[in-house]
Amino acid sequence: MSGRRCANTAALHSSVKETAVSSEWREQAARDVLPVLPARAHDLARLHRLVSCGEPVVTVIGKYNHGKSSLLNELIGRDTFAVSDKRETVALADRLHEGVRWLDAPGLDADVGAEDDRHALQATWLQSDIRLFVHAAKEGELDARELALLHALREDGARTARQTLFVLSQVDQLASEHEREKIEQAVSAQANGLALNVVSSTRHRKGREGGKALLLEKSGFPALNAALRAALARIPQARAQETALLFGEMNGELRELRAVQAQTLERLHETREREAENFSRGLRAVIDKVSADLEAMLNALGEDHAAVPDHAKDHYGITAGKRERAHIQIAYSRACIEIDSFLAGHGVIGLPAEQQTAASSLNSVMIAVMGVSVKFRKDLRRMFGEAAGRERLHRDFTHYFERSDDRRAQAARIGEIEAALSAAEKASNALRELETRERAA
Ligand SMILES: Nc1nc2c(ncn2[C@@H]2O[C@H](COP(=O)(O)OP(=O)(O)O)[C@@H](O)[C@H]2O)c(=O)[nH]1
Ligand SMILES: [Mg+2]
Repeated sequence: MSGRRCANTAALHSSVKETAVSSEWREQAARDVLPVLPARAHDLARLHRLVSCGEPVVTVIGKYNHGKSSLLNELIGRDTFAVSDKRETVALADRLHEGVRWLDAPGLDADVGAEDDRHALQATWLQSDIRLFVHAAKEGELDARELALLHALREDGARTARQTLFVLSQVDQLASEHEREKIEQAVSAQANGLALNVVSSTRHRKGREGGKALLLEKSGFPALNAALRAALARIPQARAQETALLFGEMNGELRELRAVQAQTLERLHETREREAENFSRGLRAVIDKVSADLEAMLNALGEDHAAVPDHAKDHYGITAGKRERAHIQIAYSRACIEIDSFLAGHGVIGLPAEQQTAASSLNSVMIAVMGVSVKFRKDLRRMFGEAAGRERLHRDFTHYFERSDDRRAQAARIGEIEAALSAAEKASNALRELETRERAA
């Protein structure tokens, strides 16, 4: 894990730019991965920070007026960040000092507008390698919001190896040694094993300006600086661990996603094929049955009287020709009803939209395939008696089956999943490419 060149440059970054993975690959990964794993937007953004090998980032986090800006100024030894009793830091303030990027985030408070919180959270979660969690001693115990934040920071630390240092600030404001001990004890219990760095920025300032070694020592800054240096030295290792973790998690998620998609796709294809087979087999059976029924009926009819003309005097009477035509009509209707009910059972109901006409009574698959008028035995024989006729019926009905709403919806669903699968594959490739390049960097 420590084979990464950018990670090995440790706290003092001299050749950051040359060792970072080029932005082209990072952008490619963002383009391909983000649409597939939208919930990983933050992790991906963080990963981009990691593979771009920027300077180590230290940020303060805590409620406003707890001395965060003063603390940073003392750590840097310069009045870089605005100190005030009023809410001062509204945006992220950022300063590069001795190879480390120091971030002053706005205070986190229950009454603070969303914008401030967003800046603070961005600094904390997206940019920082080390978080200085600042709490003013005079405030006593941590409130619920601070506790929740500290808890979240430590959970994140366990996951990503990012470090949090606890700073108990402004201790000079406590009335007595006794009070300090009491508060330290209470806060220590809340910090649950996290070491307290007890400091006073005011003392440090005075000691620095007056050259007073004792005051400097009592300010707590020498110890805090030592802890900070140790934490900075651990950054390369922490970054490597976090990088591997994020790649691992995202790769795993994509792998799972692709497996599920591939499985769904296979199931859909199977269903689609099975349904087509069932339709084809059923249709053939229904056509064969109807054909056999018609054949039997036609054979039982005897002489064909269809050619016998009707005269005016036959207008109200039954003639052989009329009887013949009635037989053919009824036989044909029966055949149609049987086929139609089979088709309806397979979702083949109306004509596809692009084939519909203004006369809605004609928008039926039966009419499209069979035609409107069947008058003679030869019509029925051509359609049902001859193999070629039956083949045509099978082919034409199958054509409408494939264009039915259900069938099309199924095809569309398959198309969607295929697209999703290929997007997931693309995302995997982009991530793999980024990881390969990151390892090589
Ligand atoms: N007595 C004392 N006051 C401090 C200390 N640190 C900061 N302050 C004061 O507390 C107020 C808020 O400090 P600031 O650094 O702006 O806090 P922030 O809002 O957390 O950034 C200012 O008036 C500072 O002068 C300290 O260590 N001791
Ligand atoms: Mg501030």
